[in-house]
Amino acid sequence: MIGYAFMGRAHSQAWRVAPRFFDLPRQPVMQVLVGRSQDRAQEAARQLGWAEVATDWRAVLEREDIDLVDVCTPGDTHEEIAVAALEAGKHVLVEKPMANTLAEAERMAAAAERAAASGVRAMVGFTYRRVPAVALAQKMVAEGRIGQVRQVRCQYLQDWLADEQTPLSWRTDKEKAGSGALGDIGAHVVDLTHFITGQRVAAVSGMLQTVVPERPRAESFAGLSGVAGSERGPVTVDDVALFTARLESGAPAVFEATRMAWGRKNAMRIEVNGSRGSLAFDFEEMNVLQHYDADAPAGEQGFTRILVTEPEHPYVAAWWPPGHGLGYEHGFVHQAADLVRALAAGEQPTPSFADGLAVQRVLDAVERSHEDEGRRHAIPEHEGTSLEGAAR
Ligand code: SOE
Repeated sequence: MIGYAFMGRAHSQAWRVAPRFFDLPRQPVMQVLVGRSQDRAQEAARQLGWAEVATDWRAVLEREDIDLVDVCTPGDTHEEIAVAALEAGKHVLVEKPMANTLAEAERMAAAAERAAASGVRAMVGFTYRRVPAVALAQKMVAEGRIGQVRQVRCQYLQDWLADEQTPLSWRTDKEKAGSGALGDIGAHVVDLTHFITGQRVAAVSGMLQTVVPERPRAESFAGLSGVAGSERGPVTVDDVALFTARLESGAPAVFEATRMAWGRKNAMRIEVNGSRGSLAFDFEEMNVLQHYDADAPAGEQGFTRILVTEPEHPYVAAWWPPGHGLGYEHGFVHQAADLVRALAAGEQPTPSFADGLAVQRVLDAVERSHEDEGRRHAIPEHEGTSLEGAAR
């Protein structure tokens, strides 16, 4: 594993726990943790459960005893590491968003396709697909439980940058992060739309805004945030990303991603309206899926609150008795378990780099649309297709 901050900790927890709760065909061995500083990596490895540390990831790629490389670094290093790892014959798991630019994502997807020919696999860490309530929503849409998808409504609301004194970090730096709310959290809801509806976003009209253009530089860091120093510097990414979209079927969708929504901590919400009902999910109540069945008897209709903690629900049987609930970290555990199973079966894990590229195309189109005063921009493969009215 490369990197050991927020995502590295979440992934380490997943690698430790997955084989203890899931009956896996292979046992992951947490062999090498790679970081820039030997001392800090050593301390992290001790705490997170890695056997040894290294500071040169390229040297680690040459080792025979390494099968899988887990990339938990900021986006500006994803392409270089992932492509080198795939070329060295190592399976790759890379954090989201897959890359900082569309060109990088295209090269990564091409490298993954070449590697797949010799059984080497690549996966992107859109972990929210593996929240049981989200996996249940996907299943219910696929089974036709809400009929034909007519409309999608997504929000991803956080507030950790709402305070103007929150210092700069790599997440506010375009060079490191690629974009702000758009790629960091907007990417998640784009992927969830693709996953739950089974349809890709085909065209967008977008608007990006940096609400707080300057912030204190950080003196030191603690978790996601840092301690403000006296110097100030520019924010080079968006704080807010808003876009409307059409799915492949022509169905309209609306997206809002922001880190400025005071009081909303991790409100990742998706609502899908179909011809026979609706589904709604909010990560702040992550064990619940709301379902409205338009075929229920008149007078008895209303949203049903499904507590997604029954053994019949996706992933839940491996955990606790009904009603005992899962948390943020379980998506990562499910991701690790599914990845090990796919590798053992010689199958492509999902989301693949092709799925990651599909999300990146949407992010890129939103940026292009924003620079073009919000005009509609199509995703290249849907260029020239008439989408209006297709979903009627
Ligand atoms: C910070 O905005 C962040 O940690 C994202 O980077 C994650 O992808 C998201 O899951 C939670 O918020």
